[in-house]
Amino acid sequence: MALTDSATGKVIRDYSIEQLKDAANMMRGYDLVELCAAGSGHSGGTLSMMDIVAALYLHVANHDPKNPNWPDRDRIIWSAGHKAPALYVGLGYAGFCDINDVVTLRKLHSRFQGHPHWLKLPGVEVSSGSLGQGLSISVGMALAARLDGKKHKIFCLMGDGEKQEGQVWEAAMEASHYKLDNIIAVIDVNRLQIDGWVKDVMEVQPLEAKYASFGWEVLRVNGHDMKQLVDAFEKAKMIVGKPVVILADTIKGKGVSFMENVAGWHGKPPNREELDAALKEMGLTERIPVEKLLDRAKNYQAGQDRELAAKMPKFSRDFWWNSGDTMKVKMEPTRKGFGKSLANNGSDERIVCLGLDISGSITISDFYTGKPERANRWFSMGIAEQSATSAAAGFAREGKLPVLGSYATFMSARNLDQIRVSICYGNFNVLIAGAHGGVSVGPDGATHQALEDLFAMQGLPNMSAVVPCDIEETRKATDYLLLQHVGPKYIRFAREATPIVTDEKTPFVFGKANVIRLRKESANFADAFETRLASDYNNESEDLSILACGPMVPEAMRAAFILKQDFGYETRVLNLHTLKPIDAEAVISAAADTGVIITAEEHQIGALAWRVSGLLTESKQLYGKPVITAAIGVKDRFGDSGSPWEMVKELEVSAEHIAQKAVELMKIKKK
Ligand SMILES: Cc1ncc(C[n+]2csc(CCOP(=O)(O)OP(=O)(O)O)c2C)c(N)n1
Repeated sequence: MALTDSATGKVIRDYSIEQLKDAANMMRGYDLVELCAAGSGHSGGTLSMMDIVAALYLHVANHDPKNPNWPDRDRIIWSAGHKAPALYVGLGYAGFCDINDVVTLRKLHSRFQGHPHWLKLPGVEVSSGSLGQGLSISVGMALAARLDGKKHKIFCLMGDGEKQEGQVWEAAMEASHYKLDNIIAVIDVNRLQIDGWVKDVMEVQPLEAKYASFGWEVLRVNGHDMKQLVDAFEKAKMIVGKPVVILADTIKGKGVSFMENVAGWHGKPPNREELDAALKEMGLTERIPVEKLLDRAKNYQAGQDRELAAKMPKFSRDFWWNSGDTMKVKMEPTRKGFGKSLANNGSDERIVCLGLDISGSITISDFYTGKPERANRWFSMGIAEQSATSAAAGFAREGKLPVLGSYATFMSARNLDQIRVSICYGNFNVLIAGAHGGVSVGPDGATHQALEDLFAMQGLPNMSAVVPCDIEETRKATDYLLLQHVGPKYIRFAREATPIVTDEKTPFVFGKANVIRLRKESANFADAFETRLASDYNNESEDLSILACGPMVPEAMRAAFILKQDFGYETRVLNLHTLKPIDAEAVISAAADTGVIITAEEHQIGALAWRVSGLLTESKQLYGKPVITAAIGVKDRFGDSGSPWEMVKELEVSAEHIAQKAVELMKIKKK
C-alpha cells in the first residue's frame, strides 16, 4: 500500500524506487537543517535511518496524513526515540505536517520535541526516548489489533545498540509466543552507539541467529538499497504465523562523508559551515531553502523568548546571572567535579567503574582516560541499566567499590527494583551517579529530564542521597562518598554549566547543612556571601530562610540578593546538599529563628519540601510557633524541550520565582 485516502480507499500518492531515493536524499537535507537550527540533536542515527524512513512513510505503510488516527492505519513505533528528527521529516514528507515547521525542533513548546511526544504531534503513535520500550508497546498494540480483528501492521524501529536493553528480548519472546505476525521490527544496524562500536561496548551480534532462535522470521538487507528495502517490507507483510525482523545494514552518518562511521556525530548537530558542506555534498544546495528555514526557526525562538520574558516576575532591575556590572559569576558543569574526583581517587584498587554508553558526557570516563593501568577496572556494560545495577551489587559483595552512572532518570527509575533489592536491601557499598539531573539536559525534553529521581532514591532504606550545588562541591561530595561513606549512595549532578559558588575552603560535611549569608554586593558573586557549617552559625534573626539543594542553591543566593536590594530583607540560605540524612537541626533552627521557610528544588515539589515539612510538623521545638512555608519546584508536570535556562524559567524555579514567593510570605509574616 502507500499513502491512502482513508475515506475513499484511493492511493493519494505512490513513489517509484527512484522517487523514494530522491525523497530520502531530500529528507536527509531537511534533517540536517532542523538539527542545525536546533543546535543539538542526533545526526548520525537519523542519517543512517533515512532510507528506511522514506520507504516506510512514503510507500510501505498504509496511512492517511489527513486522518492520522484512522483506525485501520499501519502503526509505526519509534523505539529509538532519539531519532525523532528523522521521524519528523518522514511525517513532513508524507504530509502529516508542514515540512517547513520541523525547524522548530527542540525549541520550547514546539510540537517537535527532542524525543517524540504523541500528545503534541499527530502522526506520532507513542512517546519514546527511554530506549528499549518500543517493541513491548508494539506487542500490546499487536495483541489489541488481534482482539479487534484488525489487519494493520505494527512497524517497530530500533537501533542495534538498543538491543542491549533486556526488555527488548522480553518483548521478542512475547511476540514469538503469541505468533504476532502483525509485527514487523526494523533494526538500523549501523554498528555504532555513543561510546563507540557496538561490538566493543557490548556485542549484540549475531542478531540473525538470536532472533531466529527466538522464533522470528529474519530478513537481512542493505539498508541503503531502496529496492531491497521495499522488497523486504513487502515480503515481511506476507509472512504468516510469526513476527518478522528486518536487519538493515546501514552506515551511521550516511550521505555526509565527514559524518560517516564517526561515533562523535551520534549526538551532535552540524554547525552552519558543516551544514552547507553536507548539503553541497548531497547536491541539495539549490533545492532546500536553508536561509528561509533558519529564519523561520529564529522567528519562532524570538516569539518564545518574548513570551517567557513576559511571564517572569519583575523587580527594580534585571538581576539575571551576569546581567550587571557587579556580582559576576563563573559557571561550569557540576558533572566535571564528578570526573575530577574519579580521576584523582581512581588508583584505589577496589574501585571499579561501570559504563552505560554515555561515559564521556557524564565524565565517568575520566576514571580511565590517560590511565591505561586502570583499564582492567573499567567495565562497559552497554545500554543495560538494570543488569549493570545488579552487577554492581555483585562487585560490592566481593569487596569492590563499584561506581555506575547514566542520565539520572535512567539511573534511578528504570532500574529502581534492582537498586531496591540488589543494592539497598543487601546494604551494598555502591555509588550511583544520577548525571544530567533536573532540567540540565534541556532540549532532549521531558523523557530525559530527571525530575522525580530523588523521591525514589530518598525513599529507599539504607540509601544516602547527595545533591551538590556546584562543580567544587560535586568533587568534594564524590571524594567523600567514594572512599569514606559505606553503603548505597546516590549523587545527583547536572549537565549544563551552573554558577560556581563554593571554593576549596568552603566546608562540606556529609549530612550537615551550610548556612550562606549575603554580606555585601561584590565584584564576584561568590565573594558577596559568607558560608559556615550550620552547626557553627549563630542566629542573626533573619527575616526568612530559603532551604535549597543542588543548582537551586545559587538561585537561592541570587534570590537573597534580590530580596536585600529591592526589599531590604535578610535571608538565611541553607545549602542542604545532603538530602538523606537531612540536617534536621539546621532546618528546625531556620524555622524557629526566622518563622518563614521556602524550599527550593529542581525537581517535582516534594523531594525536599515534604521532607522539610515532615521535620517541621514533628518538631517539639516548633509547637505553638507559627512557621509560614512555601515550596518552589516543579508543579506536578513533565518538562519540555528548551534550553536548560529556559526550562528554569518555564518551570518557575529561578531566583526570581523564589524572591516573588518570599515577598508574598513576608506580607503574611508582617500581618
Ligand atoms: C534507557 C536509555 N538509556 C540511555 C539512553 C541514552 N542514549 C540515547 S541514544 C543511545 C545509543 C543508542 O545506540 P543505537 O541503538 O545503536 O542507536 P544509533 O547508534 O543508531 O543512534 C543512548 C545510550 C537512552 N535514551 N535510554
